[in-house]
Amino acid sequence: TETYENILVETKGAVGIIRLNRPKALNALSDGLVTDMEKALNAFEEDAAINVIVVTGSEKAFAAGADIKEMMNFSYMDAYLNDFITKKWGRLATCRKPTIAAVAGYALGGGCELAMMADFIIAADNAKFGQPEITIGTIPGAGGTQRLTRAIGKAKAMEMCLTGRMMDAAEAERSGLVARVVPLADLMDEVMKTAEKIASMSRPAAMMAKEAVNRSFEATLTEGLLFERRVFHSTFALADQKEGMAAFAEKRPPNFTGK
Ligand code: CO8
Repeated sequence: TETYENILVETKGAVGIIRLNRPKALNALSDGLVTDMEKALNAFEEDAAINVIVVTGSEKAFAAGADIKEMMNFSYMDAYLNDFITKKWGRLATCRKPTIAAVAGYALGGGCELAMMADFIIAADNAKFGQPEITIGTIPGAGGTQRLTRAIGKAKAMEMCLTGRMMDAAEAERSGLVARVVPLADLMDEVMKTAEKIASMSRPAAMMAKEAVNRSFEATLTEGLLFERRVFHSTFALADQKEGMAAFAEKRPPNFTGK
């Protein structure tokens, strides 16, 4: 795998891992970092040996937000014309392979928004989520007012976006922001177990399941159910569906080929 300046990339079996790595700035999401991340995500998406992508940070910080020092003197036109805000940032949200954010420590501002772009978040018990943009005179710009509201509802999202207060891991789990909270020491083991479990499934079936769940955020119930039914029908074209159901009937583990 390629080496990058601001992230560490490794693969374990069919799982690709991206570790944000700017320890001196608590993994603040500089242009360099999001550029590296976009490249690494593209590479994993194209790599036929990778089924699942994990994004993580350090024990102290998943990411403490966009790089404030880098953007503090932006003009409106810098912000508007600089495509790092929309294109590179959003890459995690457009991955077709399943993605997991493994969050320890701070996930603030753009860091919280990045975590929410993953399919789901597994948090360490020291995780802290927040949208503190209001405290520096701006507002969330990469999903904090939208994905957070869909995840935890209006009351809590409003309170967080208006006060900038942080939410701890227990509250994040209670509120539906994270799938699961685990002890910090076990975070990567637990995330890898979950990632490997998903990676052992039929890759196209996993991609279709993800696509259908994501559809629910864009469509009415009737349209969403129709989309789901059509995709469900299409799974009968998969060799993996034949294999999975035959394996069940024959009382043996399935051997999925990703076709
Ligand atoms: N940007 C740049 N540098 C940062 C950032 C950041 N977001 N966060 C921390 N750092 C740097 C600090 O400046 C410090 O550097 P130095 O040692 O050179 O002074 C170093 O990281 C360590 O930080 P602290 O000394 O502050 O560490 P503490 O443990 O005392 O505090 C906190 C940790 C509470 C996380 C604190 O660092 C903090 O409040 N950080 C800023 C959090 C924040 O406001 N984030 C929101 C940023 S705005 C945003 O994300 C908008 C997203 C819009 C997305 C669209 C694209 C632009």
